[in-house]
Amino acid sequence: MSTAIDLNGVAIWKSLIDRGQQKALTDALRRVAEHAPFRQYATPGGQRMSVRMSGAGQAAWMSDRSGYRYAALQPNGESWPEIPGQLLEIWRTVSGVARDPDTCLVNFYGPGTKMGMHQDKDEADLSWPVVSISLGDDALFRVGGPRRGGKTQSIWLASGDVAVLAGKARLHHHGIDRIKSGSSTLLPKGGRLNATLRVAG
Ligand code: MD6
Ligand code: FE
Repeated sequence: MSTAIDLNGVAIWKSLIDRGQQKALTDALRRVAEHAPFRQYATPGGQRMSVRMSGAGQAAWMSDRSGYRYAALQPNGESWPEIPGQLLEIWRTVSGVARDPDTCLVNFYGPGTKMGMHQDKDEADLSWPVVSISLGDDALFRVGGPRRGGKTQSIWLASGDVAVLAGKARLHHHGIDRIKSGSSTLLPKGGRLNATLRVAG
């Protein structure tokens, strides 16, 4: 394993996942989406998010007018599918902790979608790391610090890159400014998939 790039404390492992493994992960996420269809959630303020989300694990992250939260059931009342084993293996390689994640959020970015700057702070214990895996089109990832509005640094995340938010960077603000449509041939219909593993508690 090569060394990670440090982006404001966030570790970026470039090309950690080879093309064959990227295809296997894509297939695994497609099976997740067969059980938990991609949905466009509303923020608590009532804005529709542009990113489409699915999930896996004991509970999965969702949002609606009553707030951001981890829910044990999908909006249709069904449980979430299991976290694919290939994702758990990546977590065990890069997380640096002995415990497995209990939740996976799957984001799909079509053309023109983005994710505003935010902190990941809906988990019960914020000392566990967050591991994020990028598949498909390149995405411009921006990382700031613990306070909103601070200095930021950006990097293009490509298919097969893995980002780890841990330690002092765990609560750093971050977001996706834009997607470079057509930059990857991994997903037959284009776009970007991002799987984020966490211990939600
Ligand atoms: C994304 N990622 O890459 C959005 N959160 O599509 C995140 O919001 C994120 O990449 C926590 C840790 C790593 C991440
Ligand atoms: Fe995040």
